[in-house]
Amino acid sequence: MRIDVLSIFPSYFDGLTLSLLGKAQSAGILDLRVRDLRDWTSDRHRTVDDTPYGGGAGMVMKPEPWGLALDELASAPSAEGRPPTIIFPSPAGEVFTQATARDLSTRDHLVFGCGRYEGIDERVFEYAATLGEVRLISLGDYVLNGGEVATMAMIEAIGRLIPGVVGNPESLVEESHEDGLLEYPSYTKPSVWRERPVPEVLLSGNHAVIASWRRDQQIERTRRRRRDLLPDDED
Ligand code: 6GU
Repeated sequence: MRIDVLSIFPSYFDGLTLSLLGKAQSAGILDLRVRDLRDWTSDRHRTVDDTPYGGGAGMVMKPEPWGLALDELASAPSAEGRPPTIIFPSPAGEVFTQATARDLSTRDHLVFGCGRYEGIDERVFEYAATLGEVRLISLGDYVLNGGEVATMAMIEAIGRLIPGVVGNPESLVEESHEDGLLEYPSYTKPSVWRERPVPEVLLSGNHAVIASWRRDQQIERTRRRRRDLLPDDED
């Protein structure tokens, strides 16, 4: 998969070369390119923002650098002939979930456009829609200063679902949210730590009983912490 990121703070993304996603890039599974939006400005101050038409607080990102950057990064179909998916992180977008991550992990080419200030000139979204599928996506109901941190979270969630990125695919199956429930509790040695024993059932060696106990734990935790995830008939 190819991922392009457009940002005025490209160094935010240095962390994505670490660990799992760094390995995926060295292995050629993930082609991640982070670009400075200011590279598509032509004035001496490399200006990316301006005052809003109609007045109001704050600044708006100018359309011209975005248009040129998208022309360069998002106008060609992938090797498989599919148009790119262009994602603008926005607190006004659809909420990102594991289902969104699964969907986006099947694409050939993602382009993330990180906005700052009060937002991006609305015509950029319309123009981007002529090049590919445009998605406005939010991490949740709170406000960040820009799209960078949200983009990093999304790239990590999407990247680890690309085949070959996580070494043991089995470990993807038993995680929180993969089956719509929170994960069961985990324990390792020692069997007693600071007077706290590991639940007896896990030492029994009875795999069917252990699987059933873990399922009960998942349902009970989800009921206590995230009742909203349970279907009506289970709460
Ligand atoms: Cl995607 N962007 C910003 N600026 N704030 C957010 C967000 C995104 N998701 C939650 N808050």
